Amino acid sequence: MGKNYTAKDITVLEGLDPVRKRPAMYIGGTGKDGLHHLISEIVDNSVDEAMNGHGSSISVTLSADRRTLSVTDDGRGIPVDLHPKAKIPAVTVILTTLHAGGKFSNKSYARAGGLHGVGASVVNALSEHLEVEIYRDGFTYTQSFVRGKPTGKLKKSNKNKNKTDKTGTKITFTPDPEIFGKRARFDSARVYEDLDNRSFVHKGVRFFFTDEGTGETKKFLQNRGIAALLERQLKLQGVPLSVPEPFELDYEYEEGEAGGKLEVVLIWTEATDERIRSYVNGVVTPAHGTHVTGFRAAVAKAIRSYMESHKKSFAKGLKVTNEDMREGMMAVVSFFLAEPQFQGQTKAKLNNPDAAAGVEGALRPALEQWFNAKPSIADMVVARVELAARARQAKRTAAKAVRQKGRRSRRDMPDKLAQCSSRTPEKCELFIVEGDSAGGSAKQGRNSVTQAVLPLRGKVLNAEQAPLKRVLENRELSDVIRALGCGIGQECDVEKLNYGKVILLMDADPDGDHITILLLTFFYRHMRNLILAGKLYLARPPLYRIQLGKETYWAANDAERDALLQKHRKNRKPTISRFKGLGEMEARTLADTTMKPGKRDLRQVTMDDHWEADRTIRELMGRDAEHRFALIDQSTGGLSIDDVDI
Ligand code: 28G
Repeated sequence: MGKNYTAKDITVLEGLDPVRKRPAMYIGGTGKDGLHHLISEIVDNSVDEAMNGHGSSISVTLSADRRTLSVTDDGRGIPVDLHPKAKIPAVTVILTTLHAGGKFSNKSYARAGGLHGVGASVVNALSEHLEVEIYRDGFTYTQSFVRGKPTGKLKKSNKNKNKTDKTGTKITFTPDPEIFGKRARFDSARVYEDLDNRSFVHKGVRFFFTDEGTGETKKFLQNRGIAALLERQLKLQGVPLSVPEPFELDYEYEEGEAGGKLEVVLIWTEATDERIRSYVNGVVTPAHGTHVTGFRAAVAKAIRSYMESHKKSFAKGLKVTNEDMREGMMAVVSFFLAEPQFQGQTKAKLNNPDAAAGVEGALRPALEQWFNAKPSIADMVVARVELAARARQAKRTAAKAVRQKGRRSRRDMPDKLAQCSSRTPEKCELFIVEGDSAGGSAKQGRNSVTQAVLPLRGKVLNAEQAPLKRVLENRELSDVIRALGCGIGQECDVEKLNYGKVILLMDADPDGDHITILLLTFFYRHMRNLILAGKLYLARPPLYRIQLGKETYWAANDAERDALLQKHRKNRKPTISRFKGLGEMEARTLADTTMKPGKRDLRQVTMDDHWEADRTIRELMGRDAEHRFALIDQSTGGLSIDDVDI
């Protein structure tokens, strides 16, 4: 195989009907993620080809209407020789059959990840149109498809015409609106991010992105790979370093081992949590998985083993956990393996059990060696770990004090809290409302059995980087903590939460947005478990009431208002009123539009990518107000606001 590959190596042939019948089985879903997954499948193939040493630039072009995407590489070009049994060209087989991959024995393929061309047929099946162009042996070959079916034979250019030395593959496709919906469009920013990301994991490969909407082309090339990514992230977050230089590993596994290749960069900073960006086969794994488990184990064991061999120990009586070892650690882990398995369908979490031992086995000895070669750095790490353990102990004492007060004893609840009568936490909701007048409307409009209301009066502290002690001193935040009853920081226990949902209800204006962001920052820094458990929501009160004859409509922002007016253009002249604040709204209106399950528009706050979320919060809490509204209106960077139907 390898260079002498011919069409006969492709063995398993199966049509594409299953893909169209159950697209989610192949691409995780047919929403935005699924749509963008198509791009990955195609780009992966170009990357595989480049990682095998064929070609070094990959160009992606997004059409102005954002429905069509094309990818071009300068590899060898997909083979076009005839399949001995099927008597059709290899490229046609690759694009029209499922699992059409050669057998897996070549080491370089294992290293690069995916099987050449395997995902291409899935993309073809789910595309309204797809065209492939192959430059090979001085000819240009083309073939077109509609929903996975060829519209004609593979065409070979005239020998004299188009004669060219260049080799490579170009695939242009338009996802099928029947599958992804009429309004499905690629997101330029997302393509940009993806290529930017990939340029770090595939160092030396040149990626180009052209957005025909703006006419701009951007080049991504990182010769230093993930080391450059770590550097960029450090600069962006501006945290001081705890050690002078990062550890770097570039490891190639032997044939038959658990992986193909492992790259790690790692440094300790003065930040108070751990930030890992992980990849599998060049694609970000926001929920990490077994490769990161192995990575974490390797770090903890390497530190302990260094200490043991140098007869060092932590202060007497100090309990040091593995988390302490990783406090302030910032790392990038890029792992390549032959057949990655993921947990769930969209959650990018690696599940291969062997990966943990594979990563640990490669990383641990290398890290130990580094510590031994640079004992002054190793000692700084040990000191950093010890500091983390001490801080955690102090925090725990402070947090315990708060928790003992909390816990659903009615007496210790904040005075301003209007409690609900139900004692079943899962059924109860807490509305955190801005200001007394809004609080009044919410109290009146609520269902007092299941809905509690906590109005905030004073200023909410900006919890970004504020020590726990100051957070506890802030009246508004300490009221929130007491009402929730689940503790704070490392002691935060979602099981003890007094409510099934915690809902932030703020005015639909910049001040309201600002308080929302302050509260999100607080929850992110001090009650992250609440976000991870999916307990935190944003309510979306209307900003406009639009009266059209007997009908009343509500709009949460200008865009929604305009869309509604557009839709009812032909009807009578509308009467539009704008609410200045929630307090101005009648209790019944507030209840009907914003509080009643079934009628309201709740958004769940989710966090899929710690690394990104951290940056988002940092940006939000900076000077630039624009970012804030971007987060509230849509979702950006790791921490996001998802539509939910509740
Ligand atoms: C532009 C968009 C996406 C690709 C190649 C090159 C070869 C290839 C692709 O072979 C069959 C199965 C596994 C090896 C391989 C060409 C060997 C010799 C190729 C792409 C054979 C497919 N000559 N370039 N597939 N493999 N680019 N870009 O899809 O064993 S796919």
